[in-house]
Amino acid sequence: MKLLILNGPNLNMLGIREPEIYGSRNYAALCDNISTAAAEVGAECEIFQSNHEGALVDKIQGAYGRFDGIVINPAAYTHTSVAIADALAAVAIPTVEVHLSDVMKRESFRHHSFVSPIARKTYMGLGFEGYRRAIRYLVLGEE
Ligand code: CA2
Repeated sequence: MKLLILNGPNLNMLGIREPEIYGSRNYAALCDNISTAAAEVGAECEIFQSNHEGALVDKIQGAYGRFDGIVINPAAYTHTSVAIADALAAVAIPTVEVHLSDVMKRESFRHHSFVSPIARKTYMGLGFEGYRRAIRYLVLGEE
């Protein structure tokens, strides 16, 4: 099984500021965690981060016919991007949405997600563990 892991804007800044919200580990540590979680279940994974909405849309479109599942933390684009939601709907690849923080316990502008309606599942507030749960859900169907 081939999984595409997508991370949106500023996630490459993890560990640099706001450790009380996002933890103190950096983006490289997140990627290590994701790779380990995928290896644990025998899945191949490609990890891609971008600060650009169009680059994320291009990557989603390019996944068509090449990947069996997508794990996406669209970061701030969660709350703004119809384009990312449309691309995910267009490719119709099983998708799980992940947020490090519990967005429902934060500012009201973070409460709405354009991606949630097309996602099979959303994990939030679990930190890095959310990605592992998303991978296990896609590969094993584990809740
Ligand atoms: O909780 C999440 O994973 C978010 O998707 C993270 C986004 C935020 O806009 C979403 O509402 C929730 C932010 C990405 C990382 O932002 C940083 C800010 C400062 C320092 C490091 C990362």
